[in-house]
Amino acid sequence: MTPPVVLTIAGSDSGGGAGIQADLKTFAALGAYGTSVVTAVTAQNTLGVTAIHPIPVDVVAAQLEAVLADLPVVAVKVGMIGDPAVGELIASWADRLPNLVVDPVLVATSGARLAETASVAPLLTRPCVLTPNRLEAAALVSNPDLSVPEMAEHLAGLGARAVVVTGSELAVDVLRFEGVTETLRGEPVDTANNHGSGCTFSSAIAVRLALGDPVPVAVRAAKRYVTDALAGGREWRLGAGPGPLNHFAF
Ligand code: PXL
Repeated sequence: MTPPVVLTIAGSDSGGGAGIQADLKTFAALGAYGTSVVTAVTAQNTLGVTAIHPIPVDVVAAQLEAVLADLPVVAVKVGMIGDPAVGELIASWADRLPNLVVDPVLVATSGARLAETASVAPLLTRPCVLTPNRLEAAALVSNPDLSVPEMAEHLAGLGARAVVVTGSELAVDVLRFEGVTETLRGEPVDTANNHGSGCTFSSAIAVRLALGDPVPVAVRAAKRYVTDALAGGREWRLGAGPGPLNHFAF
């Protein structure tokens, strides 16, 4: 059977653990056909990021046009946006981006700054599933004193279809959907290999939406998938820093 087509609009991680590379592995593992629009090239490994090259906005637009003109994209994940003009571009295309999932990537796990809040700001008012971690949520609401449920409610009020704030505690996420806030409790995995877990989570949500799941079902399935991928990569020893997940562990 022909798989559903899912698109990632994100940055490349030369180390293979996060960004476009994590997204495409997640798509393949969960049964989607992956397409990609590269917004930035990062030079990095498990220890950190050594260079970032944003792709010019006209080249990002050309990739987007090429994919959408020919392939029946049914879900889209947006990750690292290296340039505010690219954020504007994606927002201007949002009506043609079905089942939009936005992971507002700001800082890598290693601490490297990957994008500015201004780059993702144009997308916050679009009907997307927004998946910030706790620190990104605090930066986007520009009020670190709000509780995690308050941050989720605030962000949902801007126009998102749903908001999932990840990692409010270990393996605990907060989902805001249709005016209701829920706590999602997962199983903590004791591992240092968590590089790319946020990318993997948002990509898995996109695939499940592409397969027809309602948002809360897609979010729970994605959380389960990330847990399995973390558990499956626990014993891996790849690189001297936080290593990648095992996307094909099930
Ligand atoms: O996990 C956030 C992220 C997103 N995109 C790229 C990254 C990272 C983290 O390192 O490198 C390209």
